[in-house]
Amino acid sequence: TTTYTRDYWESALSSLKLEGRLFIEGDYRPAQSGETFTRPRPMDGKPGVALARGVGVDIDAAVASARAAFESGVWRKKEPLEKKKIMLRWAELIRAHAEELAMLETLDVGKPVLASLNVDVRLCADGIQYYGEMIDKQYDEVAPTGPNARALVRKVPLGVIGVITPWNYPMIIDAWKLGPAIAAGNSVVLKPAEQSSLSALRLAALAVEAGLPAGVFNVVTGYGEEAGKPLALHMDVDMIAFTGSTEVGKLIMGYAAQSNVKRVALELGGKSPIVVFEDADLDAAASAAAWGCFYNAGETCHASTRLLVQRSVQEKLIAKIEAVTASDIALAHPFEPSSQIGALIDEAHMEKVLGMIAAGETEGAKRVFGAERVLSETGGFYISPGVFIDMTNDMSLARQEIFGPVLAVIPFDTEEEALRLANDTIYGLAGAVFTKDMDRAHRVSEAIHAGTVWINTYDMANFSTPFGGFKQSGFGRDRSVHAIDKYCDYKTIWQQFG
Ligand code: TXE
Repeated sequence: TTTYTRDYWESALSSLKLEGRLFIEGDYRPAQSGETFTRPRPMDGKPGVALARGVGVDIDAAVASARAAFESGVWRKKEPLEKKKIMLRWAELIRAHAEELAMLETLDVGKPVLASLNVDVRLCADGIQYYGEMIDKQYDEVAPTGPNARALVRKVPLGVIGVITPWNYPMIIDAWKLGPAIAAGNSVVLKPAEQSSLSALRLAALAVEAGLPAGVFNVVTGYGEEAGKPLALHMDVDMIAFTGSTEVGKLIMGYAAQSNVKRVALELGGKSPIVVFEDADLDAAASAAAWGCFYNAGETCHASTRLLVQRSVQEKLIAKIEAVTASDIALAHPFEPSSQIGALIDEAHMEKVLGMIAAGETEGAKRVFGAERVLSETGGFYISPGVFIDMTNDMSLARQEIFGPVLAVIPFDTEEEALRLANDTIYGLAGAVFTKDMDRAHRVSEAIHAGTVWINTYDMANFSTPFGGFKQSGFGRDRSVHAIDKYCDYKTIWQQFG
């Protein structure tokens, strides 16, 4: 077994071949304009790889390639067993290149490379495998008709799917969308976030190596306005699957309406509550609250950013959260084996988070610990995990998605008040309740209006459970067997006899 020291990753990095061109029709190519852009690496601020600056004409080329592959039937009409084998081979290739992919993810995102390796890359491979395995287990339906007719209800792929992804978990979110979209027989044009394109470009090459026909999976790198918008406005794209901010999610709906009424699935922001009653196991609750909020430097859409705690145990719980954060959640350079959380995505985002913290303090929130810029000498963009008290649910730190390691603590007295606070948000992505009273756990978990609610834990999941939001957290579910449905539509074929 390999010992993953910092030196190990530094030396692996020096021999890594980095590819920043578009991936269209089964191969890399520059943007038609020849233009590129670079972004500073989150971990040390050094310039990143030159990436092709894709724009409308490049999106047109990628969509044309995806459309041609779809119409030819080269993928869609392949034997299900053959399709499955290709996707399983793709998953194996991802595993075989796990270290390389983990490094790409860490270079882009600044998260600990061991988290990239053990969580992001692993879940990406698992996701591709999960949907690959479904391919030869899908049945169509026969509708009840009279004896002189037979009506087939076929589940058919939509055609060309535009996938627009964010930068916080690029590989995992890619798998959540590419897996079901491609397994259903569609072609895809992926526009990764401008901050995090490297793993997507490598995934595409591995897909082709696994046998996925050219054109089925294309990647166009570039900025949201320049490449994402033309993709979402494209007249020959049948659906956009988007994860990102609620603000851009609303734009995507508008683009769909302005163009060809393409379908839309949106996984947007959150401000998820974790409700802790006084009878709860406070050690478990403290660990869940800290990890739930601080993991991935707080750049998680379903992060447990609002801690609603019964007043009698507030002080005790906060002390435990501080202890757990200090002992278990080391903030360090992403190549350090001890690192549990790394850098924020870029300087602008770090400044935005620091600005939100300052605004919160002006409103009267009191800092218990952390929430400061640290490791600035590295040139990277790090903020330490922090907790705020003396808060009400209408203060900005409790309402806005911060996307940084900032936990807002709000006390309550009764279950009714806890529920009112939990649901007093525009979001509805996730939530949790901690209590030993199972009647209460049942009541509260049913009443929290969110796509996922955990009882006495946080962030547990696997591929069998749907993930996504209510309210302004969006609609459409990633993960699980149900995710395939949104990349398909029903088609009736009615045959009359005699
Ligand atoms: O997201 P954007 P940003 C939240 C989080 C974060 C904030 C801003 O609060 O601080 O959003 O992050 C593409 N047409 N989340 O600015 O802009 C963009 O290129 C088409 C929550 O990075 O929504 C990228 O590929 N596409 C979230 C993707 O949209 C456009 C994860 C997401 O970027 C576009 C990320 C346009 N006009 C941020 N503008 C979550 N749900 O996990 C941008 N894009």
